[in-house]
Amino acid sequence: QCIVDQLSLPIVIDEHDIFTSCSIGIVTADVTHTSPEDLLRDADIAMYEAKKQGQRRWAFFDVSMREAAIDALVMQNALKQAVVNNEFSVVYQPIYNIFTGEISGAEALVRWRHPVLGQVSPAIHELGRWVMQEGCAELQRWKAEFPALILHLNVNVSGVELSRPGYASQVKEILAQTGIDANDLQVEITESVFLHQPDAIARVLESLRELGVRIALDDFGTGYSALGYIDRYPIDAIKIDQSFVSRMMTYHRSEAIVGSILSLGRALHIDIIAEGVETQPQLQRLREMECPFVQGYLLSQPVNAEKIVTLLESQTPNAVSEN
Ligand code: G
Ligand code: MN
Repeated sequence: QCIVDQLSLPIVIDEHDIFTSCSIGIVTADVTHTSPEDLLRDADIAMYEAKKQGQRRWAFFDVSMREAAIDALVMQNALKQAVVNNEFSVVYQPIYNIFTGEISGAEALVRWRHPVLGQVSPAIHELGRWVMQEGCAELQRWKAEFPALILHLNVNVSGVELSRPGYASQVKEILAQTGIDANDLQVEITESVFLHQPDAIARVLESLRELGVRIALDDFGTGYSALGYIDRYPIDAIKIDQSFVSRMMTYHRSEAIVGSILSLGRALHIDIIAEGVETQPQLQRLREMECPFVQGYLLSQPVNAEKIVTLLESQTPNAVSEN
């Protein structure tokens, strides 16, 4: 703590106060360390743990940190391998307009065809870029084939992706490459993206919106101080978390929460999408509550791009229809 405090004091250079800070990783030597490099490696791991907790911290190494680092390494290698082997694919889950029963868009979801590791989260930025590119190219094909339909694409984006320098220009590039209208792209973020560097994140969201890209809050209601985010940040849509939808027929409280999110949406002119609709009674109730958009296994599983084309061709009102 003394070292951290000392290094936090400004250093005067040419009459300017230069502020620095440091993070410290501490390790005690034991039998697992057979060389100085072993010690430095573990101290390094602990230092990154300290950094994760914020600036000007120190952390003691413990074995679980090494395991996490090894896990991350194994995952990284598996990912690289997966990219080489073309193990990733994008599936699309249709989002329905509850009033017309028609598909209003789709959420792009990445799938990893790996026998052991299964699914992968969108926290990996190269993958995120690829999914958006793939999805926009697909949306362009759907639009060409069905010019009369109004369709949009939802893509999940993590905080890690948003904070990478140049994220907005990357999106702009993808839009230009694929010929997609920015208004037809909706980026799904969760409230957790605001936890670290909220101001920087807000700026990225602003520049995305300047492009015309829409922002949706995903898994809404499960996170932190939700209303503050809606108040302060530019949000175009809210996705009601599936946990509320699955409980709403059993618990009045859950239904009341769904109801208030819907009123909020109406008051603020924010689109509301109910996720995880699995039963006919849920759908019926959501229709009565005038929830404008729905998504879930009852209506359609995530499917491949060709299946979306088939669905658009028939545009059967299927489960959403009034009868
Ligand atoms: O966090 P996000 O809302 O992006 O998660 C979407 C995930 O939810 C996808 O992996 C999708 O397969 C899954 N999903 C979609 N519809 C349903 C549903 O009706 N029930 C459940 N349990 N999961 C769903
Ligand atoms: Mn999502």
